[in-house]
Amino acid sequence: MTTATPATNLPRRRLLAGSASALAAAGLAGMHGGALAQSAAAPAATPAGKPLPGYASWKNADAVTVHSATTIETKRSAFGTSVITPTDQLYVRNNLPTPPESIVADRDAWKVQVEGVKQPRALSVAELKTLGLDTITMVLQCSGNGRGFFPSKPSGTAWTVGAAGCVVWSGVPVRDVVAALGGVADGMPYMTGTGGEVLPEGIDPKTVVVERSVPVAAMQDALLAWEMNGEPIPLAHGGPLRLIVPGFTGVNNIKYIKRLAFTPQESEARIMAHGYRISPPGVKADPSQPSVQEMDVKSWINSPLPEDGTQAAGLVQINGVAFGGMHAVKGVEVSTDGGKTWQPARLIGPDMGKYAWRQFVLSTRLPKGTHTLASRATNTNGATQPQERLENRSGYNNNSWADHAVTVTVA
Ligand SMILES: Nc1nc2c(c(=O)[nH]1)N[C@H]1C(S)=C(S)[C@@H](COP(=O)(O)O)O[C@H]1N2
Ligand SMILES: [Mo]
Repeated sequence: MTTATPATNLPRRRLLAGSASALAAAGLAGMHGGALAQSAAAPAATPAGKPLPGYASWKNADAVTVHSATTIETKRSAFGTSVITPTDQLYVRNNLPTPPESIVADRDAWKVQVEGVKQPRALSVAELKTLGLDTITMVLQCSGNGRGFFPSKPSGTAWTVGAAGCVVWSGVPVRDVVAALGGVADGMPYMTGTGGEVLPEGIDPKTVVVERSVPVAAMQDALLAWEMNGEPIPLAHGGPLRLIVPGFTGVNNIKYIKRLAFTPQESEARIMAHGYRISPPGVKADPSQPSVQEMDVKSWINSPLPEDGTQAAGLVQINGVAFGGMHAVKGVEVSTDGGKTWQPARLIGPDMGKYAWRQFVLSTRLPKGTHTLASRATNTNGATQPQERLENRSGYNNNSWADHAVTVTVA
């Protein structure tokens, strides 16, 4: 399904020693150098941009844009038409320095503490593998994907479309783990996952820990996953064990998960209480504002693109990807006149379930001139991509079709 071979690349990379310059390049030397030093390898250079950080040095440098050592974006032109995003092209977003490679040395030994169930205890990955198995294809998308289109230039990475990918995950269904531990304890409306990063000392853990709560109902489709796209999950993507919550934005998919708890309240971590809130422009985030959680219906065109250069007049296959958030994609329309008129596109390729993205194509003729191409998806729940983004302080949830339109020149 993918040609990516990160798992086989990693051991070679592990031999490379970290260096002060790699840390400096990562911009994290002062903050958390110890953990990063263990994972830093000789950086590979991207054609024009920042070097790939050591923990992700095996990424395909031609297919990504490195914004920083903790933010790497897939190029719009690199998504291809094979549905699945190859692991070496998938975006990376880390809120903290990556844990050391040593945590993936003995993957089966990694433990997750399960709490808020009738019989709470720690389970190793080896034990989890005996409890159940399922495979799910899911769009992983950062809440801030599309932030780069906000004219207000919110702080944070100016992602365009590439903080997203469609990934196959395998692991044990959370509901199977819960059943093995006697069921969820009474009065626990939330499922809370905690990341396994070692936190910097001398700081209140709540201010930095990656800990997120989702409604307990999300457990039904959730996995504790150890494999992605046919390989053990690389450290960069949360190996040895990652919580997968289909339909929910990237941040809820906790990497290197060390604790899974059913809780009476949402986490009080800053990333939950203040981060990822839809705050009106100019208003500070607070827990009373809506949390960015479930994804919305969205699509975008991946070909042709302005960066492909001038197109030859005549037949063209306008294609891209569409996903429905919590519901399957029902259909996609494409416009070649900036949204004045729309034509139904054809869904192509395998349907990998409601949480995956679908590919679409419109086969049409483009005459000489300048054409603004747009796509607009509708899901099976009747939601259609809006023309305009919902303005918000931090640039979350941009699914505006107008923002994702591309203008190409045909000669
Ligand atoms: N433990 C942990 N989990 C995490 C994060 C993190 O920093 N630490 N970042 C989150 C965010 S904001 C996103 S968008 C996704 C990114 O997943 P990826 O790096 O595998 O693409 O992971 C989420 N899970
Ligand atoms: Mo994110």
